[in-house]
Amino acid sequence: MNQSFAPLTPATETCAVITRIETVIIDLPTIRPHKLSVATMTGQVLVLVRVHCSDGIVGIGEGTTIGGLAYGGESPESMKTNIDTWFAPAMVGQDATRVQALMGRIGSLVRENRFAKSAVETALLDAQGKRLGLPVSELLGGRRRDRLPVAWTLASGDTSRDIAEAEQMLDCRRHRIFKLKIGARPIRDDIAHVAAIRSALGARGAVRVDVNMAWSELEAAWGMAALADAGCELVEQPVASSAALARLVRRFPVALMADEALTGPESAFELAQVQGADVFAVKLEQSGGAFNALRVAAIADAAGIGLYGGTMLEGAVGTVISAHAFATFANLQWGTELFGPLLLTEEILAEPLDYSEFELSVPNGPGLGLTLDEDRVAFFARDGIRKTISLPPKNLSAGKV
Ligand code: MUC
Ligand code: MG
Repeated sequence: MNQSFAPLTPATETCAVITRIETVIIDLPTIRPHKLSVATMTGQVLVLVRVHCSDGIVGIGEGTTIGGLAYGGESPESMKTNIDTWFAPAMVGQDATRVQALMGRIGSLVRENRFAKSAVETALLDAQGKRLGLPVSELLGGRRRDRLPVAWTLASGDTSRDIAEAEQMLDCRRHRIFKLKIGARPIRDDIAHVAAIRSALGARGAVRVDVNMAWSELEAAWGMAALADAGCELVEQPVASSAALARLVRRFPVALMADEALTGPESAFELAQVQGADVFAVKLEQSGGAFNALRVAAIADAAGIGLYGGTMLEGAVGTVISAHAFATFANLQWGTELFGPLLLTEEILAEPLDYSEFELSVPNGPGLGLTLDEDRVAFFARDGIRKTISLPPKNLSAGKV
């Protein structure tokens, strides 16, 4: 019998069995439009997952995407439906203390759905950390650092506004690494935009770009040379294919980072085999959860590829599970971009995260170390109070809806 696919039976000796899975969609506005080559975001949609256990512990997880379905095959709505319909029956009644074994069971029953798996795994890890009185970073192998450098993305779509925003971030000592979203405009305009920001910031801030796969290989060759001249230190995923990344890497004096090409350990291994990038942007959701993200990092380390802690613009819960994982990485040469909660106008934690002195503190409490502000979660829930009180009445007589 293949033990790895054997269904887990509820453990009689433990008193922590999963009793219920709850999911809720939260809609939160962004502080300004966030313009990527694939979408312009004016809000973020979070799926919060609660795993209720028989010992009274509730673990919290989160799933997000970027621009709905603009970035990949999962949407917040598909995550909610799939967790409610397919994950929950496979989880209820199972031992909540065997996180990796349970994720293996889910993996044998559910193909793909990496983002939804990450959300569920986060909730299981939060619950187990709370149960053992340990931060999740300790369950992931042990924390090596308590604070993480955090980059900020300039993506207003306007050069002067981006410069003003960068100045503000430098003044309040929150960020000094800036990632510019490019690829939506003609390439020469993008280069001029990057060069203007680079020269306005001088030595006070680092400038990197993310093209989100918008360029052809020829455009990328031209663009990377021009970006290197403009003083940009890193170019993220200029083209879609891994083969094209491998042809571009180390031809120009600027680091090349893979993002969308990394969809978990297998793609990381394939890219590492051809030394197809200088840096991996490790994202928990894209990897299929924290354990897979650690596997991606191990592959990068073994191949001599640098590491960067990426984001899917998660809210606080998704940001903090990423922080716990990145805190355990042996190498984190390029820092992180765990700024997601700062892009949102609304706080849904009882105690906000500590962003100070260009870094984020990894919470210390058991599990994720977070407490949700339940009133605010209820208010921003898609079918919650906010919707009920903000909808204007239907004007049926005028034929308007
Ligand atoms: C991406 O493609 O890296 C990360 C920062 C940001 O602004 O967008 C994300 C997604
Ligand atoms: Mg990216």
